[in-house]
Amino acid sequence: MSSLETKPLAVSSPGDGFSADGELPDFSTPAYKDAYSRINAIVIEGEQEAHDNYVSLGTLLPDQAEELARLARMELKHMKGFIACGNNLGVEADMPFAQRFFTPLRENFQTALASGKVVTCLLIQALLIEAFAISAYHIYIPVADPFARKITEGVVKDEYTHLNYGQEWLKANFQASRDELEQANRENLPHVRRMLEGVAGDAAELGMAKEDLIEDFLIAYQEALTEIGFNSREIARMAAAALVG
Ligand code: PL3
Ligand code: FE2
Ligand code: FE2
Repeated sequence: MSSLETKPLAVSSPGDGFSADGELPDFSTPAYKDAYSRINAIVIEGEQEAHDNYVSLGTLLPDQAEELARLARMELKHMKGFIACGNNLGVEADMPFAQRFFTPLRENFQTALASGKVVTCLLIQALLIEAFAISAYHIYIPVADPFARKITEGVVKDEYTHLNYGQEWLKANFQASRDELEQANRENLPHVRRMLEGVAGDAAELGMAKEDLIEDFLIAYQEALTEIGFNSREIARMAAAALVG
C-alpha cells in the first residue's frame, strides 16, 4: 500500500494561475473553473458508476451482497462529497463529458457482468478504477482547496478498502482467476492509459502532474497484483499491455 505522503509542490511564476508563494492554484480563475467542470464531473460520474458496479457485483456473488452493498453506499457518500466540492467553487460539472469518459470501461464491465465474469468485473472496478481514483486523489490533495482537501482525504481511505476487497477475493481464487485476469488486463489497461491521457491537460490546470498520476497508479495497481499472487515478470508483462494496447 503506498503511503499518503505529500508531494513537493510545483514552483510557480507570476501569472501562471498559481499563488505567488507557489503553494496552491488560484481556484477562482476561469481556466481553473473550466478544467474543474470536467474533472469534478469525472469524479462524480466515477463514484456513481462505482456504486452501480458494486451493486451489480452483488448479483454475481450473492453471499457477498451485503458487504458489496456497504461498499456501494460508501461510493454514494463520495459522490455527494464531490458534488459539494463543485458547488463550493461555483462550478457546474460537465456530466455528459464524464459519461463519455467512462464509456469503454462501463461497456466492458457490462459485457462481463452479462456473462457472469466476476473476475473481469472485479479487475475493472476494484483494481483498475480504484487504483486510478487512489492515484488521482493522492495527487489532488496537496493542491486542492481546503474544503475539497478535507473531503478527498476521507474518500481516499475508503478507496483502499475497495481495492483491498477485490485484491483479497482474487487472492483467494488466484489459480482459477489468473488467465481471466491477464485477459481482462489486456483489454482494459489500455483504456486506463487513454483515460489518464484524456484527463492530463485538465489535471495540470489543477496543479497535478501527469507523471505523478501515472506513477501513483502503477504503484497501487502493481502492489495489488503482487498481493494477489503474480510475480514481477508477470506484472511487468501486464503493465506492458498499456504500451502496446
Ligand atoms: C471509485 O471509488 C471512484 C472512481 C473515480 C475515478 C476518478 C478519476 C479521477 C480523474 C482525475 C481527478 C482528480 C481529482 C479531483 C477531485 C475533484
Ligand atoms: Fe469512491
Ligand atoms: Fe471506491
